[in-house]
Amino acid sequence: MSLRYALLALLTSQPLTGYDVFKHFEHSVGYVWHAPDSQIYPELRRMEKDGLLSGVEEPWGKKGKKKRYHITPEGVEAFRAWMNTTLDYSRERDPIHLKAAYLEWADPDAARAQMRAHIDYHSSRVQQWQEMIAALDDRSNPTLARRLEVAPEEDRAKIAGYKIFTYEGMIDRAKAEIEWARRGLELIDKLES
Ligand code: VNL
Repeated sequence: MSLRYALLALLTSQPLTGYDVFKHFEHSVGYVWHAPDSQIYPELRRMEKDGLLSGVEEPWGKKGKKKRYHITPEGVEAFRAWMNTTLDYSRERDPIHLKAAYLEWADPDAARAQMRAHIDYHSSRVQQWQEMIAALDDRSNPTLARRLEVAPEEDRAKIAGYKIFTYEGMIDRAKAEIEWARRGLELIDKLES
């Protein structure tokens, strides 16, 4: 269900063809809501059927056509209603913490390998999010740039500011994961010697 809101969020920036939705998604809202294109295309069609988007056929190439998705007033309304709802939380389901609780069953080297993989994964995410913050800060991210072009001057600072705030939170969380996995490595050394 949340993919729908991620797509509505993206399409508040500009009308996009299916392919452009995928390209923009990857470099914007897809950082906070990952989804493969195999989910995106069918969801766009369902959203059109549900009246949240209208697909406008445009000529493409010599005799081709492509559809550009515009958010409808119903789509804007649905997005706003969701934004004004306090979300319910889902209980934790984290395979790494599940494994961490039972590391006495793992070979010490396998346990270390998992902790190192955790550090590597989160370090590379931190790097990507830092790059995203830079691209939001200097307004070079194409989705944000397009959004700002049509936004009233007085809204621009918050449009960028909330996105930067989001990545700062994700970076803090990832750094805490890295610290935790480092403590895990120390703990494994202590308990398995
Ligand atoms: C947008 C641009 C959103 C860049 C982003 O993440 C982002 C946007 C939520 O303008 O929708 O990284």
